[in-house]
Amino acid sequence: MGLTITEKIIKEHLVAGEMKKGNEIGLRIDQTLTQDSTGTMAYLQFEALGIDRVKTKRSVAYIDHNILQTGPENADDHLYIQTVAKKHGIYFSKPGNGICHQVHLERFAVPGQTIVGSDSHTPTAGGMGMLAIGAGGLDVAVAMGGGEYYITMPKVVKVNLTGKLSDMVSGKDVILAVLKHFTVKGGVGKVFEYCGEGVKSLTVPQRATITNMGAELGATTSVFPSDEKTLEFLKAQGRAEDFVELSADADAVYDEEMTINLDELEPFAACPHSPDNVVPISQLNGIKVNQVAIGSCTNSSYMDLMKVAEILEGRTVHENVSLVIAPGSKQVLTMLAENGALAKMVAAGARILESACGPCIGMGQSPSTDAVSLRTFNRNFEGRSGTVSAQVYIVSPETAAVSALTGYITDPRTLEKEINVSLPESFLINDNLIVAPAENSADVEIVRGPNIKPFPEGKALTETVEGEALIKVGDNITTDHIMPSNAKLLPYRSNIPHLSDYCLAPCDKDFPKRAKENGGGFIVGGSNYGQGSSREHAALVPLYLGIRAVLAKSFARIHRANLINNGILPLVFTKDEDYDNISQGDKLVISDAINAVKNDTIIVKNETKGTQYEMKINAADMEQKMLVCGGKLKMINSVK
Ligand code: MIC
Ligand code: SF4
Repeated sequence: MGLTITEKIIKEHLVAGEMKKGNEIGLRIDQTLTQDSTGTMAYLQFEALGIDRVKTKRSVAYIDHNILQTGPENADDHLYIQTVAKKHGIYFSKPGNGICHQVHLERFAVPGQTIVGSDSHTPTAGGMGMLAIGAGGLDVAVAMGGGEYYITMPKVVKVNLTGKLSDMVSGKDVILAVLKHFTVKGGVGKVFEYCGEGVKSLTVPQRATITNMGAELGATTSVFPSDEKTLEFLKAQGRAEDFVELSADADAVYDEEMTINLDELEPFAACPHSPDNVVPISQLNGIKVNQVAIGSCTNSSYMDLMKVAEILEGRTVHENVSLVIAPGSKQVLTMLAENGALAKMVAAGARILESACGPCIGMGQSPSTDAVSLRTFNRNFEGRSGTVSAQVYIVSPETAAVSALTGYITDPRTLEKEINVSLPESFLINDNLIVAPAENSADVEIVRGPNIKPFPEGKALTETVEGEALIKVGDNITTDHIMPSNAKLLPYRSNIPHLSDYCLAPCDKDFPKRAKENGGGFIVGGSNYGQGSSREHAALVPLYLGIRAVLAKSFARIHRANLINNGILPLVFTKDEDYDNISQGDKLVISDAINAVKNDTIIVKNETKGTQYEMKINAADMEQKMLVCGGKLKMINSVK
């Protein structure tokens, strides 16, 4: 029986477990990446492992999220990351060099290799044929130390692309179509593998847009074949030697299939407030637009921004629209500056931002009250822009640019101009903002500013786990709800005590106070609890607040792993009525917890209601050990 691309890469990297669907498997990891907002924790955890130098083929630390310096905190964090990287064999990408996923695709991604990154959009490198997975900081720290990375052997979904994209329809519209079909929870436990004739017409940056936003499906990752288009891109990046061909066998067997006819695809938008709330642009025509933001790791490539420049050329942004553009990397920005495209954008009235995440993570450019904001980003969760009442639509760069000119949501196919942009023969290569690690670790002293506080440590599981249901929330709660991120909070990513006052505040601002007064307790959630970002803070902060278990209808993959890595029980209701039965304030008790975790039948007694619920945890062997020891670090250090 033939193999899928996913299975081929897994087979090459398998170090533990059997490649049977649903089994826990351990993979050898070739590369890692971190960014600054999750990086500080990942490196503190790496230091706690006591390993001198990373054991990966390539590890890179990027600075792209916390680039707003309104006090010393962010700059201090950067300095810590820069020095810890230099000491331990990690390349350091300075602020200004660009967004981690964009730069990694340009300079480091290698087809057929594995990478874990402490950011949920690490699958961007799947556009280059890598098995690229987003993870919590601790998992990345362990991978840097040469430890295997554990996942559940995924199901593989075949996304068969036929035909060819029409003008002004783009990679973004492909992934929005997939999201419309599968929804934000439809990808859990799956890898989306793209194939078919249509793949050949997509450039690597277009493929990367698609795999990037596969994160919004809740998928383990997404992957494209490595073919002549991959070689063309690698050649243009001066890295032809990194090319290997990779495709699925003709008789590969998939678990699910979906076909998208690119010929028939139309421009889409994800409407407020979820990336799967997708409708054709034609249904939104005429909605007035206040802000347009172009950039993010999803759509800030050279090709994307060249199209934007062509659309804007010789015209003026509508008087009621604020247009901001953040090129994805220094490479992109320099090329646009050199060929005059940047001048076209500026002349049209665009405000040019630094090459970084910026408004995508609420670092500036919050829209006005009730504003309609069109963004080429990947997430439009309520309040993520920094303005709770803003209506954020996720669209392609083409739709964004055309709408910026007209002042209302506009189908880009109505533009009376032909836009032709092709992949350059060579990209401009200048890696002078990437700092190489020191030859000799002993020469480097790590600088730790006062904002860097120790991370909370998990506690070994006790026989009885009890407490109050401190909060009850609904479905699709994101990590942005659990641990909000904005310009005010991001500087405290290495300061868990400070962040703890904001935990779940968008759902109930009194939750942190209640948790502290009660000395901890339980969180009750609906389905797909913890979707979105990989931020481990969404587990570390509850741990600090004394949360011992989260009871939910289902969990998002990365968040579940982060809870287990930190010794918090992710318990799943076996009956939805049980969720309905619990109220905030109920006293809950789990007896004989250690055996219950091992036997996978956890009885939670509700002493207030006089009822009980049977719950599951589905913990693999390794996960059970972590939960019993009080987390991954405790488990690793206990066997040293
Ligand atoms: C995001 O897009 O939500 C982030 C900010 O990049 C996060 C990482 C973080 O919370 O620091 C992610 O996607 O993992
Ligand atoms: Fe940065 Fe936004 Fe991409 Fe997250 S989704 S890595 S915040 S650009």
